Amino acid sequence: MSEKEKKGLSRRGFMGATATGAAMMGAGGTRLGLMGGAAAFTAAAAPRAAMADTNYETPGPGELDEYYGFWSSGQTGEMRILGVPSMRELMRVPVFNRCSATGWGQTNESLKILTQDMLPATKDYLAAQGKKVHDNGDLHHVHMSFTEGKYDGRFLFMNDKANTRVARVRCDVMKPDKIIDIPNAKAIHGLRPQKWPRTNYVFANGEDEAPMVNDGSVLDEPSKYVNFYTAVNADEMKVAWQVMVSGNLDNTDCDYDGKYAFSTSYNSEMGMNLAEMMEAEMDHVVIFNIAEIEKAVESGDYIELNGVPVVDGRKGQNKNYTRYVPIPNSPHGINMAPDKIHLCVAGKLSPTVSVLDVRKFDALFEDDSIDPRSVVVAEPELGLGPLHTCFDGKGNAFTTLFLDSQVVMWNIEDAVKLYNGEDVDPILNKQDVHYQPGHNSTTMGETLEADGKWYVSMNKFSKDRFLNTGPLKPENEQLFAIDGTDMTLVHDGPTFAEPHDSILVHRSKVNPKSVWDRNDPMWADARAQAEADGIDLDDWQDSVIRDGNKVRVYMSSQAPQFSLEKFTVKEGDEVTVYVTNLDDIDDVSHGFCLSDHGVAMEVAPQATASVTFTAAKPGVHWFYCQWFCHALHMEMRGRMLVEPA
Ligand code: CUK
Ligand code: CUA
Repeated sequence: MSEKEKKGLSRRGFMGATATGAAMMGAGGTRLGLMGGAAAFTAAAAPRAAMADTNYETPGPGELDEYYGFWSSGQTGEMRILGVPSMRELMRVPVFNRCSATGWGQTNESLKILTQDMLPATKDYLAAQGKKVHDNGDLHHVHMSFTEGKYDGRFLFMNDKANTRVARVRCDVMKPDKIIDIPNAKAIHGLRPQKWPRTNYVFANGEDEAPMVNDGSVLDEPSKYVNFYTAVNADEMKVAWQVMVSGNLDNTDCDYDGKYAFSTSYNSEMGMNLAEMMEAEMDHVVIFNIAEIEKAVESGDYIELNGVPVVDGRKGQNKNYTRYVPIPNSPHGINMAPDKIHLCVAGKLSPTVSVLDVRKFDALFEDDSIDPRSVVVAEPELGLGPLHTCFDGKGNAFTTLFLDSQVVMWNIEDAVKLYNGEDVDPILNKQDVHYQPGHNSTTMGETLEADGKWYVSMNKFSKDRFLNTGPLKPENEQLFAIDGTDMTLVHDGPTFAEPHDSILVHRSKVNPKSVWDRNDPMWADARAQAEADGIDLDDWQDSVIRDGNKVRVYMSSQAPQFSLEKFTVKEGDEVTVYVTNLDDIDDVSHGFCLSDHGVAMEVAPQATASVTFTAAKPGVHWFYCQWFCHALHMEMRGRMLVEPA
């Protein structure tokens, strides 16, 4: 018996570090210099405490995980699906990025989703670059749709900070169906679906301030800049309303009563450089009164800007749309606890998490002479660089400490008692993580079904932890088993940019199809075009239809053959190839890749996919299936013959 087995550790249950006695560090004042943070980067690796006795079994080969993890990928622009607790990466779903494997960003079906809700100004800008779509995105936050405070398994919503977009992914097929440009706002960052009564809205933060009408008539006059909070109608994926605010907006969340949404602002100063942005000791949380804003839209108390009603919720407007609660200092993460009461706001440059009691918000809106700080019911000092908080559903919270490279587990009620003068220490546990954690998540932790079984730490730096990959290092994510107040590290692994944020969803909530429905709306345009060409997409004869210099090529795929072994076009023709995968067996995806033309797409079972290109090179060009499908996969190919003009 190996040493490991003697200790009762599973195959994967390594490095159980239960450093329960982690020292409570003395957090200095509320003004943390950023240089102090840089020094903290050199902190040595965690001292390994005794191995844990608990046996945390994670699924072995062929065994399924209990949870889906939906991961954002930051600057990669895609969504990722992991199995938890194995932490196996299961799928990458391109959303805001261009994908070589699936053809996302190239197929007509994906281009339609990427362009149909684009603002005219975006289209013009892209056209000036000779492009149809952005090739990049910055996907920070993925959240599932809710019904009555619980995940309902319908959709996932996500933001693109890079190009000010919001996307919706269908959970039945795990592909986006809507990607919209958000007008007026700049850089959509924080994003949350409404929790109660259901996700009627998706709330989205604009991070960067800019002139209200940003057409060049106002430039370097920051006093004229504004920022926008956006509510998207989640069913129609159209902007419902926006609120103009003071300060920028960072992260957002909402309550379990359907009354309020709220955002952190790290730049209440509206500063344009680092010194200006960090000037004030206090920044703020903006509270949005959803019913009052809806009334304003109904009664006409708004201006219309780019087709969107914009309500004025800036400081000093003396209306009941917003309230500003001072919070120390450059607050970042804002997380609603599943107790429906406590809202945790991480101080970032302050070592504190400010706990707001949402039951006290009504009073703020009823009487605007009340001190907005009266809604703060706790403000525990937890450590340096608190960024995000998640919950175990048992009254405890976990906050990432970026500068300390730790997670701190703490009890919310004890923090309230401490704030009221009682002699209690709310801190239950501190664990080192490697290194500089940003987001964290717990199983079902942002819902009323928070079950407190697993905790994921998404770490921005891996430094010396893995084989050196050159100047660009992988990032790192770690999984802890939670058992009461114990936390045991059970996975520690590198990832590519960037394990930004995640939600951990019990697998009972999600039930994707294995094979597409033939009548899926994804290829409605292809179906309509086929009908116009006299072809039944579900049962057609192979056809090459000429329409002026446009040529439409219809074929099917069935392992290991395309139905067309060749087709002929003329130099200069605009060619659209439609491939329908007639295989209806799980996992028999085909592809269509046209060599030397930069053309490739995925065609999953029962799907139709299409791609359009110009046949600009006379000669013989092979197309082939680029998803390994059969023993004769290499033979699954054909020729495009291009006659010289
Ligand atoms: S924000 Cu990055 S660590 Cu974009 Cu979710 Cu906090
Ligand atoms: Cu079909 Cu490979």
